[in-house]
Amino acid sequence: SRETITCKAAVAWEAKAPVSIETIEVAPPGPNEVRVKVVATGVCHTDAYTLSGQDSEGVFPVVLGHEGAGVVESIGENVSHVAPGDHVIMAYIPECGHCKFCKSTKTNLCSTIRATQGKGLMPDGTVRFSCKGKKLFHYMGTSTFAEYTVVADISVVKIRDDAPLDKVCLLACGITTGIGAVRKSCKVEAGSSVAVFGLGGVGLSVIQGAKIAGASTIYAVDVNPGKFDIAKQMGATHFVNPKAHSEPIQKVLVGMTDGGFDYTFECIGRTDTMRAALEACHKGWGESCIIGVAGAGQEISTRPFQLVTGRVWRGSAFGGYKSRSELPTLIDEYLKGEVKIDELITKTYPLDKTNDAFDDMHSGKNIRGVVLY
Ligand code: NAD
Ligand code: DAO
Ligand code: ZN
Repeated sequence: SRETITCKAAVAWEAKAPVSIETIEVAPPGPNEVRVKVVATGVCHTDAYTLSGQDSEGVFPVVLGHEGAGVVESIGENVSHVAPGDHVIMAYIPECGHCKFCKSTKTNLCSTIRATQGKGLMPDGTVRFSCKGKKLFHYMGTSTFAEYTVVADISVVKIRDDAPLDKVCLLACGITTGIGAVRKSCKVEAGSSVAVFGLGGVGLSVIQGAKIAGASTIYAVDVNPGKFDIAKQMGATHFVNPKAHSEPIQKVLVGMTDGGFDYTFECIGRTDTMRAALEACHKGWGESCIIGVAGAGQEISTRPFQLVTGRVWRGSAFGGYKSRSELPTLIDEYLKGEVKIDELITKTYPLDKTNDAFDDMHSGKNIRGVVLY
């Protein structure tokens, strides 16, 4: 419709404070925009990172949330690839299809709306949310912590109607990231040895990706041994707690594996474990992929001889998946039982318990919490 919608949202008025459940107004979608009734959204560390005030791009007040799925409520002018009633996932990396990134087969980093998205604005430089007479910023081009959101048309992925939205919302971030890093960014071959540092939603999805790829050994590394059971369920074969060793973890791992791994994945966001992951790679061919997002301004280091002698350092964003053209296949795989999502959902929450979902994530209780609207 062309009406403003009044609905509930979890509003972040300022950094370093809990979100606040408010009644907000959501304006109708402008040209090339889509208004979506959000059905479910995961709660991820990136939301908490922005809420903590450390995110240099963070702006307030804002509607956070970027792991959402829902149903198209209305469309603005010039929108052709979705219609009201379509089921969609909101993607923080859009796919315009014609920028130089979209045209390249080497990357998924569509940059058409990057500048405004990073400032918390719609592509035309304005916002669609307001609350108590104040404008609210958008977040990551998605803002899924609201019953209704407005996003750019290039940020909505049309998905099949029989995909359960309360599950596939998690393909908007962590699960796709982990599986894609294995398949698309590193192209892990059958028979490879793999180590995964950090067993949250991302690391566990690297494990399932590695298993699907036919890796022969999958080492799961975490300082919280409480994660080893689920890591085993996802396909890990060996379990290492760095706290149980006095030597640097890379030295321990290289010793356990006759020289290190074919592939390692950093899924924590710490520069010391990024170094350890690189140095746990096998001489001559080992490749390490940085997935974790380190704090603003931090830098990585290793001895350059590590690279001279054949180790490779790379990174992956959203698993290298091009959102609109490639996510639907992952949904097909989930519905065929080939990709696991349900196992990674620890708990669900109503909208007014969004802060509990943040608390349970911080305490390490949740692999993923999902808020249902
Ligand atoms: P999470 O907090 O759920 O998992 C992190 C795990 O690391 C925890 O199990 C924790 O116990 C473990 N850990 C912490 N310190 C450790 C250490 N020193 N050694 C070993 N293990 C340690 O996080 P998540 O949701 O799985 O996300 C992981 C990272 O990936 C975050 O930095 C997140 O921002 C990032 N991320 C990146 C992308 C991308 O596209 N590149 C997408 C999503 C998330
Ligand atoms: O194109 O410059 C760009 C930014 C792309 C965003 C990549 C984000 C990857 C990590 C996000 C953290 C998880 C939500
Ligand atoms: Zn593009």
